[in-house]
Parts: sequence; structure tokens; C-alpha cells
Amino acid sequence: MTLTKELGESFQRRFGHPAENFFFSPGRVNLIGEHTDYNGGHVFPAAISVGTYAAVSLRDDDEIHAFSANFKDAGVVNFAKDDLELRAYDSWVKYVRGVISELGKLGHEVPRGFNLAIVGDMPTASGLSSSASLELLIGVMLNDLFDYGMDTLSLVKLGQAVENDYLGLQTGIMDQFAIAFGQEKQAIFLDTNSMAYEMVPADFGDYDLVIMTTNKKRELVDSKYNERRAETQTALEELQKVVDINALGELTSEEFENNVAHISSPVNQRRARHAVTENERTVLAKAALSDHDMVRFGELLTASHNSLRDDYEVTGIELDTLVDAALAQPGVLGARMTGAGFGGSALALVAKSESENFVASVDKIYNEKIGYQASFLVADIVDGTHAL
Ligand code: GAF
Repeated sequence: MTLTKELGESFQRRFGHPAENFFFSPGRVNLIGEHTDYNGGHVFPAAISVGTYAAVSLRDDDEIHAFSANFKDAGVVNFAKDDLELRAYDSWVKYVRGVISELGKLGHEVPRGFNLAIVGDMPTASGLSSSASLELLIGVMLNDLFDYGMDTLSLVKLGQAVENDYLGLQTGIMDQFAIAFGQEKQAIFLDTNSMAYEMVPADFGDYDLVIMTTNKKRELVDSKYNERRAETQTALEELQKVVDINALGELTSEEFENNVAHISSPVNQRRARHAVTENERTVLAKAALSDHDMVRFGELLTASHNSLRDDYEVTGIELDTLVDAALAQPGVLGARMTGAGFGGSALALVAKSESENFVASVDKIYNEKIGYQASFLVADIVDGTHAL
């Protein structure tokens, strides 16, 4: 049975009538360009087939009744449509409140209540952006149901505002952008400085893009993320005293090395070096993928991981184990962590003929070293958030 059918049945059981509308919102994988989106650099993500689904029907009152098949124990959560305060115990419902709250700031009212059931098929804490997936799912759904007439970029910014303003996480725009603008079999090459973007065929030739999820419990990711953001911001402010730039992404690595001594902390020097070199690698990787030069593309993926491990320090033993194990397998051209890091997922470019053996071997090495299993999936690149 498909997940949409299952969701429809679950909706009917919970609410006693069929759902009127269905929506799907993908997750995202970032090919390369990590921690560059809040440093005015390039990113190169794509929307993937695992994500979140919603089934919805309008109510005649002002209540929202919400159920998630992934949080069955919470049952149906009921709240008034203007009860939008963030609560510590809220789990996934905070994204519904957050989207409605941010819509309100834009002058978009939710005129009546609704019954909502959702389900997601991403591995938990996978770092494949279940939160941005959910923000876009709810945003696109309400835009559709209540005819706000918001365009895709406004919906992207709405999702980011939920993170930045409602939840207090200083995330960049990459995840929401990839999830909303995604197109089947295309990666999105986005310049976060100018917001210009280009679709690039995500054609890996004889290779699969394998996503490897650590299954590490999510902890401290948000505070460490905000800390990294502050470190690169401090480095930028010191550099701005001597070079005329708005963002680290405007520097070549040569210009950076000529001026690095103006960054007072050695740690912040490394953080900024990552932002600058990662931006360059992303531009080169886009050219390599466009030229079908998989060997070069793979080398850049691995170089990105090394920089995230050594200069940005956002990998950790779980991600490093997956990447090292992946690189030791036959037919692997490159591997790197993807997303914010500190757990979550990594990706590897693996010869299709070796994919099965690859999963078995990496799974074994990871389990032996870390003590629990990783999960694996071959990325399928799909369209952005839409009605079904
Ligand atoms: C998280 C953030 F949400 C993105 O904006 C981005 O900064 C990413 O980490 C790191 O590249 O997914």
C-alpha cells in the first residue's frame, strides 16, 4: 500500500470522514556547499523522494486537529487556530503553529480550522531536513487551501522565518529553497549571495548517490550550528576592516590567505577558511558534474568532507566512520557528510555494479565500530513540495 493511501485511511480512522486534499514535501540532500549558505556562498542541493505527506480537510469551526503517524503516542493534538505560542512540549505541532504565526505577520489569516494528518518516511534525525520539509508542506498546503497567492520564493522565506524567528535557529536558506524549487532529476546550483540559481542535471552516469544515515541521536546540533554561524560572522567582521566584502563567499582562497592574519582567533581562521574553500569547491563541482567528470566530482566531495572535519569541525566519529568506510570500498569516487553535521547523514558516489556489496560492507564496519546500525538509501531526485 502506498504511503498516501495509508495516510488517507489513517485520516479516515482518526477523523471519521475522508481527507479532501493531499500534499507531498520532499527532504533534501546537499551534494556539496556545506555551511556556505549563511556565508554568501554557493550550495548544490536536490529534493529527494523521502519526505512528508499531509492529508487535510477544512472544519466549520476555529480548531486545528492534528495527527502524525510518526508520533502516534501523542494522538490527535487539538488547538485553536490563534493559539500560536511556542511550547517546549510541542514536538512536530510547533511547525504548524510556527507557519501560521509567520503567515499572520505577512497579513495572511487562516480563516477557519482544519483536520490534518501527516506521515514522513525519512529516517529520524537523518539530517535530510525533515523540519524544512514540514514547513513547506504546511506553507504550500495553506497557500493552496486559502488562496494567499504566495509565490515559491515567498514560501521558501516563510519556512526560513519559522526557523529564524519562531524557533530561534539561525539557519540559512538552502533547505527550504531545495525543497520548494526541487525538480525531478535536477540539482539546484544556488548563489546565496545574489539568489541566482541554475538547474543542473543530476546525472551521475554509472554511479549511484548513496545516502548513509548515522542514526545518531540528535543532540546539541542547534546550539553548535548557531555557534559556527557566530564564528564565521566574527571572522567576516574582522576581515571587513581590511577588505571590501559583504560575505566570505566573495573571497577567493588566495585573497583569503593574504588577509587571514587579520582574523584574531586561530579557530575562527579555520572556520572562515572552510567557508571560502567550500564555496570554491562547489563552483568546481558544479562544472565537473555538468562535464560528466565523475572522478573530479568525487574528489571534490571528499575534499569537502575533510574540510568539514578539520577546519569546520562538524563531523564526529559517526560521520567520519561512514565516510572512511565508504572510501575504502571498490568503485567509490568520493564521500562526504551532508547537511548541518554532528550526526545526520553522509553521501557516497558508488559504482552501480558495486552498490549492493557497498551497503553490506559499510553497514558491517559502522556497526562494529559504533555499536548500532546505519541506514542506507539510493537518492532519487524529485519535484519540490506540491499537491497530490
Ligand atoms: C542546515 C541548515 F538548515 C542549512 O541552512 C545549511 O546551513 C546546512 O545546515 C549546512 O550547509 O541544514
